[in-house]
Amino acid sequence: MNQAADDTTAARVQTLRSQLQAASYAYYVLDAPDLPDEVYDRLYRELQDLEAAHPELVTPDSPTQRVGEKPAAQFTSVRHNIPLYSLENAFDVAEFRAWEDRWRRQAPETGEVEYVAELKIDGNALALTYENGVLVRGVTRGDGIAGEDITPNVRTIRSIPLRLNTDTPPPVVEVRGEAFLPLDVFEQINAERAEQGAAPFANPRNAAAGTLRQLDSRIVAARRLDFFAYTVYLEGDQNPKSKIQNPKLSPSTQWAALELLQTLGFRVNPNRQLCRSADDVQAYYDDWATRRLQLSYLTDGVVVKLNDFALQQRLGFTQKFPRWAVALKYPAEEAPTILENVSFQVGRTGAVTPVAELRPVQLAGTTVARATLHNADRLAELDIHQGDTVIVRKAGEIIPEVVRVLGELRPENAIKVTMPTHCPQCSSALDKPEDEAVTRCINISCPAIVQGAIIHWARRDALDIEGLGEKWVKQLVEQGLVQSVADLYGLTEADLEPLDRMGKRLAEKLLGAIAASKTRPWASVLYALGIRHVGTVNAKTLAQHFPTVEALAAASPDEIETVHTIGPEIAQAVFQWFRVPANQTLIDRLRQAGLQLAASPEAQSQPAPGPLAGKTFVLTGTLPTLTRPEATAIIEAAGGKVTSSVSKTTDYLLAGEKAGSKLTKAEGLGIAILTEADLLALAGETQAQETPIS
Ligand code: 1X8
Repeated sequence: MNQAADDTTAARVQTLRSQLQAASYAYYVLDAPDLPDEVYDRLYRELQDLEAAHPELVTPDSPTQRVGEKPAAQFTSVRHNIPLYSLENAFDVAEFRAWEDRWRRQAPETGEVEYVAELKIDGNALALTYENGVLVRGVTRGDGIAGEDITPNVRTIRSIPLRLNTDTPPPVVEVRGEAFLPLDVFEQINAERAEQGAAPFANPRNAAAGTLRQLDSRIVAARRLDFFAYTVYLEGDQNPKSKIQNPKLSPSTQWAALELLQTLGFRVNPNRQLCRSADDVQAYYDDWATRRLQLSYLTDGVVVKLNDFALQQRLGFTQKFPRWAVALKYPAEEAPTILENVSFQVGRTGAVTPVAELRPVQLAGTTVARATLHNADRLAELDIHQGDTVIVRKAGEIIPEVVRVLGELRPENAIKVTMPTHCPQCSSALDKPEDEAVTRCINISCPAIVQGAIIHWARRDALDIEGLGEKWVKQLVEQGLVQSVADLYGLTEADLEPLDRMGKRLAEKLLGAIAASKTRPWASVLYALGIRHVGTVNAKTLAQHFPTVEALAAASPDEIETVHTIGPEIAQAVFQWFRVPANQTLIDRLRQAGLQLAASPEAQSQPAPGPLAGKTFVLTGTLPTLTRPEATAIIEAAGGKVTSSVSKTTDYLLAGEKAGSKLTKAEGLGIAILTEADLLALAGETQAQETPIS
């Protein structure tokens, strides 16, 4: 049914959008979530349902529009209104002082100045255009003059507002900043690529660039790009004659611009500092030289800008750079060492990775003794020999890698390192398809693969078999007791007891944990199977849409792809997995063993727990319409609990008029304060229809 939306529906859609937008802002920008996930999900689904029933209400700035769309054929090139300049580099503080001398010669009468020091994010610059407050375009830096229009991808970045947080937006606003991949996401992507046989991204910046240029924005949506804003142009800024209507919105310093960006709803890097001298800049640079290594994203320097826009304007630009800003870079975290040996690791998917065993060397604050050589292609490219002097690089938490070989220092008669032709674990011939970078052992009984698969199976977020660690798995596989995860369910005490250091008590415990894993839900089993691209999130999504393994196994790639957030690569991987006879046998054996290969009847039919399940409330003050017993009844009906005094375990304070000491105490503890309207929204109570007071 598709009835025209009435006013109430339109108003509800608006309310939902504001609530979801505020929650997203708190979560992604402020890093201070204020809505429980379940509540967010419920509001989101309500909005989705309303929009599905009333497509005319869908707007491009709706929170539902962040999930990506069908692939674009290509991106179009867009000329930037104002070029995106690159920055002049300074490689130490002396070079920074030389830069300072140079701009001062341009403006000799300038007295003391303020600089803004910001971290230089190692990402990809984007230019975002907002018209009447709504995001209409996102363009890559490109060559600085023209970039690519990647708007559908930009919409998927949660820390980029789809609508500016102001009631009086200037007609056109351009915001610039750096899109980047957090380090943990980068590592996850590379792990997935290794499984797929694709060459890993060299660093998070390349991974972010590759992600931003994905034609399929659904893939982008799954990758959790993030964004820090650092420049804002309001319409008229470049034209001295035009007047900006709202002077509050028009900053005259970089510091104020950053604050404005934050007000407008952008994530702005908090580690900025106002500096009054080159010494201040030096202190900031030195301070962040090591602190930056603890951040969850990569930085490669400090950007220093003159704070005063009037002075910036006077200095202007050279052919290539602004004269009023400089990038003060940190040295790359690289060091030379000696390659002592190369070992070859076999992973759970059979991928064989060459690993450099190094003479230990200090790097980015840690001792590095091993570094990845990635794959056969990389090995050939490096032309690496035993005993070579190599340059290793480590940035932040990234696995160290060998980036260069100093060929001129090679010992005489050194032996070249090549990929093995046979598996170092099971001696069967290795396989390397022409179009893949990865060399694989394809013997499904290879002990390394079996061990890897079992360790994955036992993971906490998979089948959660406590106590089934690497040392037991190794023995079980070596003794021939387990060749497939299905064999775990046939183990007996008599099998386990004889294992080295096992004993009766541990054996009983382990068998108990294995038996308990049979109650793990279908989504966890699906994840545990280790299908490429099917991590915990995709497994959950797929398990929801395909309530039985039979349904999923019978689905075509097209059918799988119709599931929200599941892209073509994932769909293909799932489809192919179920076509392999050994996998079909595995599923049959797991079914016989009694694992959950279907959503439990409760999960399918039981209503979800209330939106406030597990939440503790305290009430204070006089509420506008509800009495306390009424408010308590609403909270309890939604699964929440009401207690009398505020403590660390309180989740929400419901505050009305004349809220006294409880409010002060809750604020002190950082507890979320709700109004009656907030509570009704959280609890999913539609607000009583009131005649508007005019
Ligand atoms: C590039 C970058 C800038 C900032 C941070 N990270 C970058 N990669 C900043 O200003 N905070 S500015 C900039 C540029 O102008 N090319």
